[in-house]
Amino acid sequence: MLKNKTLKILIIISTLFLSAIYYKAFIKADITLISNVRGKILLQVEQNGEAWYVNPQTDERYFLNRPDDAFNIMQNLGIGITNEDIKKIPIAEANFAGHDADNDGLPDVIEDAVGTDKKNLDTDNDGYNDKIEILNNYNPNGDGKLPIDINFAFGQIGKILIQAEQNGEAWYINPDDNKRYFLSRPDDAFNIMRNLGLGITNENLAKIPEFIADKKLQNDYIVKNNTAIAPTDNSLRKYTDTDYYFYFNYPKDWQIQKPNDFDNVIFLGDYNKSLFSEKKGLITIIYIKTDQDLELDNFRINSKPATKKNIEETITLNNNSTLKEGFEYSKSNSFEITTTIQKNSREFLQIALVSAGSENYYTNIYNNILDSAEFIETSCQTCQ
Ligand SMILES: [Ca+2]
Ligand SMILES: [Ca+2]
Ligand SMILES: [Ca+2]
Repeated sequence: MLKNKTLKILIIISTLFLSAIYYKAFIKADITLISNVRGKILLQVEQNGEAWYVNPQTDERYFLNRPDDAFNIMQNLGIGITNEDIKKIPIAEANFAGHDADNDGLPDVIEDAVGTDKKNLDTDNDGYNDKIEILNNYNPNGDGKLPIDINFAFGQIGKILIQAEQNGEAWYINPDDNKRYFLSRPDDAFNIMRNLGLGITNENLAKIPEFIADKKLQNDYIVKNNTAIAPTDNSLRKYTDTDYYFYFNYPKDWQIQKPNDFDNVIFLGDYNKSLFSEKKGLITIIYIKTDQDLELDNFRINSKPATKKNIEETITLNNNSTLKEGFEYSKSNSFEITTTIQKNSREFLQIALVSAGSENYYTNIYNNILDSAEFIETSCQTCQ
């Protein structure tokens, strides 16, 4: 009896721990948190000041460990912008370091980027030097003012913009002042980004999904190596897990990923949508193998903080017993459903949906994934 109780507690802890993997990326507080840190550089003040960049397009955070990371982020996440559009964003004064041939306060690389003469401190010969004109929003190349457009600049905050028509110069648009910061060489880019960093606690950082750098854990690799168009319906992909012997079908426009640390965990989501602003759904599939015999009831979660239980059922799916539980977050429109499918007394597949979106839309997709989930006999590894 006592042993049974201990076992149950252990299982609940492990289930909660696993659910924390997807949970941390999806709780109500995050929606506000993410919108506050979107496009910013975050410094882990409780660690050693490790820096992260939150990509405003995916709401994922990227590790900024070394100058090379900043350079890779610039290369991979930088978005091309025309010379005409970049002029609409004011230049920040903070990054005017580097060789300055004409000694007008603007380094040569910035003069190349803005099109002034790096060997003439007053390019348009109007009595005001190039730097003074730029910092006061005047055109250093001729008459009048720069075409600063604050609304346009606001639409670019947090992005890294690349001057494709120039020499590929990169600028970071700081969300704190809507100004552009020149990212010259990798070292400069790294220092500038770090200097603009905002402190964040480990707890809050954990609520922002981390970008998965390992290609083998990313969608394209998994789709190529583990999926095929479903034979029954060409709007679906069939995923086959060759390590843990199960398969399921999912919508082919969804993305599939694995986390860095758990190869028994799969994330499925409509990643084309922004996680929070467009309320995408996230489905987590976890293969669980225990070293003791268990029953489905060991996986039962009777209550969760700040939720109301609205689903509890046991049914048979594809000849396997399942336990399905659903919770509604009482203070928000988000909800979650967890279904545990039993293969045998030691192997289980847990499929969970978390969403802030339309309940019917996501629950239909979820139920279809559940219906298609089946175990493969390990003695028959090649027959899929
Ligand atoms: Ca100069
Ligand atoms: Ca000049
Ligand atoms: Ca001038």
